Amino acid sequence: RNERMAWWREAKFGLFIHWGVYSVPGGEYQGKPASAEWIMLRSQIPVDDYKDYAKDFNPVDYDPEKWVLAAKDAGMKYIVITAKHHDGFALYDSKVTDWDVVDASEYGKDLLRPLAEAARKHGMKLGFYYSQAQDWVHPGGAKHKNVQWDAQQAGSYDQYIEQVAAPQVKEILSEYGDIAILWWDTPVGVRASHVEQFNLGLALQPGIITNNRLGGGALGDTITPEQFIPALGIPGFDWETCMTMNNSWGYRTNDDNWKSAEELIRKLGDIVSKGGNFLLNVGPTPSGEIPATSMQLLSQIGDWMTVNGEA
Ligand code: FUL
Repeated sequence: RNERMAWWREAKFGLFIHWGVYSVPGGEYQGKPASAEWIMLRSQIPVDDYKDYAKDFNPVDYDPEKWVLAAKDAGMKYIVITAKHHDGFALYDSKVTDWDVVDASEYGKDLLRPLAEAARKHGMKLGFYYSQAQDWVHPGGAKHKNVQWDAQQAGSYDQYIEQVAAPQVKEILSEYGDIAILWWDTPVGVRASHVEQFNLGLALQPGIITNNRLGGGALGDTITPEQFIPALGIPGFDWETCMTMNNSWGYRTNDDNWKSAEELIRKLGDIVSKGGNFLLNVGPTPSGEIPATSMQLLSQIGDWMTVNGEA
């Protein structure tokens, strides 16, 4: 384990990327402010209406090399991107569903492959976030507090795990070369029998590092404080604070509550001095760009790193 964790402990700083169909509504539903990546559930958007957004998901300005270099210049050593978030939409060509960027969007091309290539080219480690339990589109996928708002969502959770989630984990861990991290999230309903199925996928990447959000008794390698820094760190454990630059994980046009570069740098110093890692998030636009403010913050952090000899 120590050997597996060595690079991660050295790395200290990573880029989190929340990207998907929710970037299209961008935090607005029926003319009113709404959630970012949780918009489908919070606004109870019917499945077919939500699927319509995918038709406008057309990231023609996507330039993953630019993202990798922005992360690298900021002193980051790894990237974790949402291969699939709670809306069930896969950013790659999944063979087990049509609810993915290749089959359901105007764009029609795999988004993970060029990112994996750019990351490899620049020595950046790549990890995938994967929402294993919550899935608001595929029948049987879990929902927060079990609220179902569309009859199409009904189905067997066991079948969803067996036919969608576990196979997709195998896909993302076999099709994109070395994957450094599997970042699980919201373990609603996950039991030991499901963990066994996910473990078959994880076995495809012997060096992989996992977080503590798989559920079903699986511990994972890292503890994941969300949007806060534990006052005393978490002695004896590997931990990683994940945090947004404004108040949203996904792209949201009406969220201008940006932290300053000074604030982010202070947080990084605080985290690192307490033995943790910092996973700092950006939410790209539907056209495929990291928002200008986020790019600027990354570059300001990079300037500080240069002066302080870290990058
Ligand atoms: C949470 C998720 O529900 C959020 O949407 C986000 O992905 C965050 C990092 O984890 O639990």
